[in-house]
Amino acid sequence: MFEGLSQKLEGALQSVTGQGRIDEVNVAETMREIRRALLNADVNYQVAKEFTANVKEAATGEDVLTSVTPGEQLTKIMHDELTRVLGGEHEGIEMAETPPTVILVAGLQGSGKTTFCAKLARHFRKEGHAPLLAASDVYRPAAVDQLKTLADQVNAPVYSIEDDGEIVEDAVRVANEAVTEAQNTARDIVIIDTAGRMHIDEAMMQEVEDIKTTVAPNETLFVVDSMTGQDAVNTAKEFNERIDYDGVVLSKLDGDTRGGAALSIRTVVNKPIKFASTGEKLDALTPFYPDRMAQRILGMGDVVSFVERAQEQYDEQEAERLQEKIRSEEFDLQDFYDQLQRIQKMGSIKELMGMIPGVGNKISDLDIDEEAFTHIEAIIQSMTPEERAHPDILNGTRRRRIARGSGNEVRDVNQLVSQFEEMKDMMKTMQKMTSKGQDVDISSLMDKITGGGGGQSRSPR
Ligand SMILES: Nc1nc2c(ncn2[C@@H]2O[C@H](COP(=O)(O)OP(=O)(O)O)[C@@H](O)[C@H]2O)c(=O)[nH]1
Ligand SMILES: [Mg+2]
Repeated sequence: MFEGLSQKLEGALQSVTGQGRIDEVNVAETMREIRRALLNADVNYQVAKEFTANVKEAATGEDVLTSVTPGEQLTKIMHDELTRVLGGEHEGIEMAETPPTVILVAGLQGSGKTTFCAKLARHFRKEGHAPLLAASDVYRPAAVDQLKTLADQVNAPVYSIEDDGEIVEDAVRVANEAVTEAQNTARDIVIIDTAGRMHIDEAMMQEVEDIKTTVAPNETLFVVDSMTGQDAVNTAKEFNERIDYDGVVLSKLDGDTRGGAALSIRTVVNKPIKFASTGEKLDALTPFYPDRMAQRILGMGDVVSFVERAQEQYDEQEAERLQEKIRSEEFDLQDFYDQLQRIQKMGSIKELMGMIPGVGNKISDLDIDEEAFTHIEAIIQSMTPEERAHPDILNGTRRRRIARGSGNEVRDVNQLVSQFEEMKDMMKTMQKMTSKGQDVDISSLMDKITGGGGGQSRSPR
């Protein structure tokens, strides 16, 4: 699975592995290789472009962790971006509050629908459910037989309508009656197998739509053959526009798929991939986990967790360093500025606050105006290193110079300096309180930092 892509991505990452650091030159070269690898794997052009742009941005903005190599760090960044492209969080099937849970399965002919229905029945049986299969592919007798044969192997009953041995060609009726049958026989899941055509056509779409309207399924799943690359993506798009399904099943991921469909579908149709089918055998079905798939593609699971650990360590060291500074009253404007920079990279002031021992998750529900910080940053930027380290030397002349340099008024500089002093005091007090196990009032500290009212926003001027 994805062997070609895996090899090429590894190759691209190799080129930064020997280098001491990630810089613009080697990142640009690596990004070109990565983009080429993705396009080669038949990934949608737009998706590939966005992917490399995101990786590049993350790579150049990242703190350099001394304990890992640039190659390792870039692997982690790639992993995170692959995970995002594949859908981020795993999404499963939501069960109906009142059984049965009805699952409608649609897709082109040969995509793997019937096989998937049987696999899904097996999957649910293993979880202790009692699924019923509905044979709504009524146009070929062989289709009903195929479903029955597969269902036998997984010990699940099939609902079909025959009249004198002849199959009744009414897909909607089969689906509808199957739901009633499930209610009468205490089956808690109904899986509806439908007919497909070689190509998208009106009659097929209409039929699926009719079934959907009549039985109102809890889930409509779209099965797509991963080996068909960008065609799969186009079909997925057309089906989605017509029947607005809830999730995608990637079938035949075991074949020599280049990976293009898997990596493009989520972005193009914005529906989660819920299962991957990886073989003709009925146990070859796996719930789809974007992060696991990303690790498989990169073939570097160890590296990913290694870098994660290094990152945590780095954060811990930073936190310790910061705490020590607060304790020894060495926390100066430069530290404050560095923290603001860090926050911007991490995207949240909450991270900084979370570093103060004992504060942790207390701030998770605080609404913070991050805009106010740009303003503060500009002022600190206009200070000399000496002024940052010793705010007490900030006399009138210096304050006027800083105000001019940062495009602010002297009173803004004054305000920042006094807020900073107050904040320092509060941080110390809070540290003392938390070390005694007392509760602290975070929102008043936030006031000290931003000069605003609690977590409310203060509009930047
Ligand atoms: N290698 C492989 N073959 C599959 C997979 N799923 C289905 N098939 C095969 O693809 C063919 C079509 O599958 P079927 O379930 O009948 O597709 P349907 O027409 O959509 O119902 C059959 O030969 C299946 O054995 C899979 O995940 N991997
Ligand atoms: Mg079929």
